[in-house]
Amino acid sequence: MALDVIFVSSDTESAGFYHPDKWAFLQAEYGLRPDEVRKLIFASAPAWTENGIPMSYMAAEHWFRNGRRFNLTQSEIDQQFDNLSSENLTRFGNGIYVCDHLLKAGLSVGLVNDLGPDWKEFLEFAKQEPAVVAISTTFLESRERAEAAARRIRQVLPKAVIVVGGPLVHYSHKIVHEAPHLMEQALCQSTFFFMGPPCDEAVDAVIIDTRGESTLAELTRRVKAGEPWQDLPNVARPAEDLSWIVNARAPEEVGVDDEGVSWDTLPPQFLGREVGIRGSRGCPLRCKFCSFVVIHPDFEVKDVDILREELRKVAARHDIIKHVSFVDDNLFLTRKSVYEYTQMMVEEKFPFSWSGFIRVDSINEENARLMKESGCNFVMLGIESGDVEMLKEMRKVQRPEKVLRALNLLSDVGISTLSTLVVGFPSETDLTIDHTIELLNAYPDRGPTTHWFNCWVHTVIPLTPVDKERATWGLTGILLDWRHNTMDVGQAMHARERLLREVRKGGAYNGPYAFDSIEPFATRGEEGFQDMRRFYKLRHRVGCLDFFKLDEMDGFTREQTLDQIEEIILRTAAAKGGNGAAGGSGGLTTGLGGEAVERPTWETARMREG
Ligand code: B12
Ligand code: SF4
Repeated sequence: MALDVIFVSSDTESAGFYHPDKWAFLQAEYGLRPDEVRKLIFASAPAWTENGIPMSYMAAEHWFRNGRRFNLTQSEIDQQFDNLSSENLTRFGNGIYVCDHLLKAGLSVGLVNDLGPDWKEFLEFAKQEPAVVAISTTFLESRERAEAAARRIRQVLPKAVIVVGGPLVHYSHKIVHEAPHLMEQALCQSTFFFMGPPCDEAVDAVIIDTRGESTLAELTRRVKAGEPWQDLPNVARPAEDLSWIVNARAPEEVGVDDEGVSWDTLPPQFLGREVGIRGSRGCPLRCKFCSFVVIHPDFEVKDVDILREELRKVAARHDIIKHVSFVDDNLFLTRKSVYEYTQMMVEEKFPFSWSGFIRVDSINEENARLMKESGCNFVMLGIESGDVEMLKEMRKVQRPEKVLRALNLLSDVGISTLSTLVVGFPSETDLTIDHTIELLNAYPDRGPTTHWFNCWVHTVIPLTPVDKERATWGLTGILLDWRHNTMDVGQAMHARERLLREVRKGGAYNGPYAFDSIEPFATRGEEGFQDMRRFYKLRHRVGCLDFFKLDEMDGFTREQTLDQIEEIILRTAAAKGGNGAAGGSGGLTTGLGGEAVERPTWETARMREG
C-alpha cells in the first residue's frame, strides 16, 4: 500500500546550525578563538564520548568489557547506545500527536523519530513513495537545519511535497509581524523563516500555526487527490525571489482538553518504551528570558479527569509503554496541582513510571511523597541561577534556599532531578556565577538519587521580555550575539566553562542528556548509589579533560580516571549479574580520589556472573 505521509520528528544529522562559518563573527566581535567558538555553539559539551556516543552506563559497560572499545559496527553502536534514537528511548511527543491526528483523518503515516540514527527506517518508508513528507521544527533551532533535512529527503524523493511545520515556523511568522526590524539581522536571517536568503528549493511549503495538524491532513488529502493545495489557509510557499507567498491564516483552535491521543488504538510502531504526553500549554508566569509564553500566551491545563482517562488508555498499552514523560510546560505548577494530579495517579495505580517539569516552590513533604507513590522517578527543574538578585532580574519567582529544600525532599523519597541554568542574563557577574557554583556544590549527595545539571549561555530570544526591555541593562544584539552592561556573550561562555569546572560536589553535570538507568546501581543499597553519583562525576571529568585539553583534573589524568570508572562499572556489572558479594568495597578505590589497592578484571567479573 502506498504511504500518504512520512513525519520526521527531529534530525540530529542536519548540521546547519553548527557550521563554523555561521559563527565566525564571534571571533572578531568578542575576541574568541575558533576552538572557543566551537565550545560556545556545542552547548552540550563537555561530554565523555566514544565513537560519538555520550557514555551512558550501558555504553560504558560495553566499552570497558570489550577492552575499552565498542565491539560493534558504528551503525550497531548508534542503534544500541544513542540514547535519543527511537530504538532506545522514545517516540518524541510531536510525532505521536501529529501522527495520531493524521491517522484519525484516514491517512497512512510513517513516523521517523530522528532522520540521523533512523535514516534506514526513512529509506524503507520512502520505498512506498509517500505523497508528502512533513518535517517538524520542534527540536530544530534554525531554518537551516530544516532546509538541510529537506535537501536530504529531496534526493531520495524527488516528487514528494516536502512541508515544514511546528514551533519555529510559527515563531518566525510572529517575529516578522511584531519585530520586523529583526529581519535585517544576519543571525536572525539564518535562524528564522521568511527573512534573509531564499528558502532552499527542497522545501515546497511551510505551515504557520501553533498546531497545524488539520492543515497538514487537508494538504495531504489534496496532494493525493491531485487537487491544488497551494491556496490552503496557514500555508506559505517560497517564491522565486526572496519573498514568500503567505496565505490567509485560520488558526487551529483546539484546547488541551480536546487533544487527547488515542493511545489505546494507536498501532505499536507509533509507541515506544517512553512516550511524551502534553498536559498543559503556556505558563502564567513571565520569566524574562522565556519564549514559551510568547508561543502560547494563554495558560491552559488539562482537566484532571480528562487526563485520568487519557492515562488509562496509556496504561492499557503497558506491554509497550513503561514510562510517561509529561513534556508540557506546567502541569505541575502549584502545590495544589501537584497534589491533584499525583493523587489521581496514586488512585489509578498506573503501571508506568513518569517524569516531568516542576517548579521547586510547588514541592512540599506531602507532595514529594505523593509524587514518588504515583510513580515519579525523575523531574526537571528550571533553576537558572544561584544568585538572589539575578533571580529577581529574571523575574524568576524562586530562591536558592527553596531549591535546596526541594532537592532534599526529593532525595528523601528517591526522585532524581535535572536542573537547568542560564549563564549571562543581564546583571550576571563573576560574583553571581560564584553563587550559582555554591548552590550546585551544595546539592544533596545522598539517597537513591542523582541531581544532574546542565547550563546554557543565555540566548536573547526575539519577543521575550528581555528583548523588549533592553534599555534597562544596556542590552544590544540578539540570539547568541549580544552584550550588556555587565557581560558579553564571549565572557558568558568563559563563565560557563568556569562553572562546569568548579562544580565538583553535589550536582553532576549531564549536558548531553546521557540519562542512565538507575537500575544497574540499585542492587547494592547506598553503596551502589554512591557509585552511581561517582560515575557521573568521573564521566564529567573525562569530558572536561578532553574538551578543555587538560593533562589532569582533580589531580588525575584521563587514564587514571578511566581506571576509576572501570572499577565502578566492574563492581556494578558483577552485582547486577547476580552476585551481590561483588558489591563490597573489598579494598577497591571508590572515590574521586584515592589509590587503587586491588583492581578486579573483567575475567573475574565474568566468573562471578557465572
Ligand atoms: C520533552 C522535550 C524533550 C525530550 C523529548 C522526550 C519525549 N519523549 O518526547 C528530550 C529530553 C529527549 C529532549 C531532547 C532534546 N531537546 Co527538547 N524539549 C522537550 C520539550 C520540553 C517539549 C517538546 C514536546 O514534546 N512538546 C509537545 C508537542 C506535542 O508539542 P510541539 O512540539 O509544539 O508540537 C505540536 C505542534 O507544534 C505541531 N507540530 C510540530 N511539528 C510539526 C510539523 C508539522 C509539519 C506540522 C504541521 C505541525 C507540527 O504539532 C504538535 C501537536 O500539536 C521542549 C520545550 C517545550 N515545552 O516545548 C524542549 C525543546 C523542544 N527541546 C529543545 C532541545 C534543544 C533539545 C535537544 C537538542 C537538547 C540537547 N542539547 O540535546 C534534544 C534534541 C533531541 C533530538 N534528538 O532532536 C529545544 C528546541 C529549541 C529550538 N527548536 O529552537 C526546546 C524548545 C527547549 C528549549 N527551549 O530549549 N527534549
Ligand atoms: S521559565 Fe518556566 S516558570 Fe518561567 S515563564 Fe517560562 S515556563 Fe514559566
